[in-house]
Amino acid sequence: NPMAKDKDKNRRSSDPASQEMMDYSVEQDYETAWDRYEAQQPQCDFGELGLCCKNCMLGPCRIDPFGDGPQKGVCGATADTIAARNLTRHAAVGASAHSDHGRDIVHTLLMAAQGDAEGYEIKYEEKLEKIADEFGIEREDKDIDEIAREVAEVAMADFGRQEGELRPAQRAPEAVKERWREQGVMPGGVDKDIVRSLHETHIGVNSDAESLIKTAIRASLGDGWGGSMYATDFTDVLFGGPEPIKAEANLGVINPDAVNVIVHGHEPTLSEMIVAAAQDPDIKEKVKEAGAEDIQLAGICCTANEILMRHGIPLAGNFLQQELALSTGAVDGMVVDVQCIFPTLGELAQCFSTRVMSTSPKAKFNGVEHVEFSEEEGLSAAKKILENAIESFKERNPEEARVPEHQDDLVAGYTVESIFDTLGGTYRPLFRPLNKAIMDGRIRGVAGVVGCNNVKQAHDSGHIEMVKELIRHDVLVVQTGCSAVACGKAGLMKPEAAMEHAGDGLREVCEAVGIAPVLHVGSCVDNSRILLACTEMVKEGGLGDDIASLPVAGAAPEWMSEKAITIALYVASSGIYTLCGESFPVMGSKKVREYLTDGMEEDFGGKLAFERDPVEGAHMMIDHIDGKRKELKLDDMMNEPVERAEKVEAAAAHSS
Ligand code: NFS
Repeated sequence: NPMAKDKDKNRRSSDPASQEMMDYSVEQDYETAWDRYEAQQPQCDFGELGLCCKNCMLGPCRIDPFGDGPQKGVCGATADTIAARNLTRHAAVGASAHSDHGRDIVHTLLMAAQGDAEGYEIKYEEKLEKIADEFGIEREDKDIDEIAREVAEVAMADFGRQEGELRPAQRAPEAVKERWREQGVMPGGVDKDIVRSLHETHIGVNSDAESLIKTAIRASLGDGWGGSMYATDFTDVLFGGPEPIKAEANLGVINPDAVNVIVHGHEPTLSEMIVAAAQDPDIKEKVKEAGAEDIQLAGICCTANEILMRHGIPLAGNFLQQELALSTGAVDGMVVDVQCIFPTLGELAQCFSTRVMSTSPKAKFNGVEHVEFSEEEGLSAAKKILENAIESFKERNPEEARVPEHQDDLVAGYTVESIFDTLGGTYRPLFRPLNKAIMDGRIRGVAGVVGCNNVKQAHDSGHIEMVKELIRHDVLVVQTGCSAVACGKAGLMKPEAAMEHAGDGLREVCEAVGIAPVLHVGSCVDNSRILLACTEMVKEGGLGDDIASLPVAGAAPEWMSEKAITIALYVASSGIYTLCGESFPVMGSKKVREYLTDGMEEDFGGKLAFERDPVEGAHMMIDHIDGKRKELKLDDMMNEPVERAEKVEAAAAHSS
């Protein structure tokens, strides 16, 4: 069917490496997500609008968005109830994904402290001690393992907490916490708030849209300020706090002469052990015996970001490149764990000698070999995986391998701890240089641009165009997830990018400090780093006493996953204007739509906005940032922003 194979690669992706592999995939008849997307047309409008309900078997029901057909489900639920219930379920699933990952990290810390986790140790003692102090855990006369055990136990209890408030949420500025308490959304137990969300969406429980949304917000806050924050904190404790580090990104990092192993998924407990096992002399020896130059590790999705941040392991690509990476025929092993993994990988891998290996008891895939990974025997499992990859290298047909050359350099490894060491802040408080640059108008504000790829947009273009527009207007950008991978591949995360793309003020700051205008702060759970960076900016002073008063904004230009819904909800309810490139599936309910994009601001200081055009979206964020600057009386401090933007525009026009 020629219709099923849309060869308009520009419409599918803006990334040259992906375009090349897309052509090749079409030529070879390899199926990709883009083909499946086209085969799905037209997609269901009721689903997209959030107007179908299959929560009980009185249904499935759907509400007619035009008002001619039924306006109530069999139980009587209206469009508002149905859309809000659906949203709440999505948020609960997103929160559970991040938080179950967070729980595993806490568990690994506990096992490492007890000496039960092969290959794991505590690498960042200072951070652990800081958390112990924060949790009120006595440290005197205790060795580091004992402290780790107690900290892990306290954290574990936060997941199952039945009463009281979630511990890490206490880090938020007072004004924010007060608002959460007032609105009844201060998170408690991570698990409890998720279960509560699910309960409320059962037939005949909560039918009030606004109160359902608040339940969704509470579970989401328990992710951002709980599950995800624990994941970030203890990943740092176990594997080390990232420091700025150089690396490369895109499919060109696959080395035709090496044993190529791609880690894909999310949990650093696995990918870290793969990195460690690749250093093992036994493995090195086997690589040599197989006739390979070396072993080349690379990553896809967030686990890639984890090992990039800590070891400079290159990024093979983001979410929509997982099939394209396999299509090179030069990947010997692809090891996956959980989240964002296409169920088709096993099928596609059959075209090559590639071995795809699943590792998590939570995620098995058709046609994929399972090498169960456990923290007890982490290193052994990782070695087994690499040995399998070495075996398939021997079977690889070099003539059939097709690796695109595209790759670019980037710097990653920015965290709340490392970020302003770099900004010359050897003195405390660390965030003074940033706040100062914002106050004197060299930096207009800060934007977090994060999230997935979505086949509904040209892959990567939403991220790249939005980020370019932001930095051109002197907005410093911090990034996580697949969005970070997109901009890393596009060369926006190297210091030279400031010269080429940033407005004068931002460029001046970047050049003075030697940073790029776009900073990679990690995986999606590391969005918690952005929450804490905002908290530090508030603490530093001069920009108001509330996250909602900061000249900052968030965006997920190409989002697609339920995790992204959760993130958007916790970011907005922490007081940050949050722009989503795709709508939430709630647009069929006026009440839900209006609350999220308007009413929410009064209750939480932040709100959502939906706009697919990335440049338009960037300007909505810039307008918001300018509004906040005005409230802070910083608007006259901007060094003639309009004129400067025009100058840059003229320069850009001149150079093209
Ligand atoms: Ni985030 Fe990371 Fe990527 Fe989206 Fe998936 S990998 S956890 S969900 S697709 S950014």
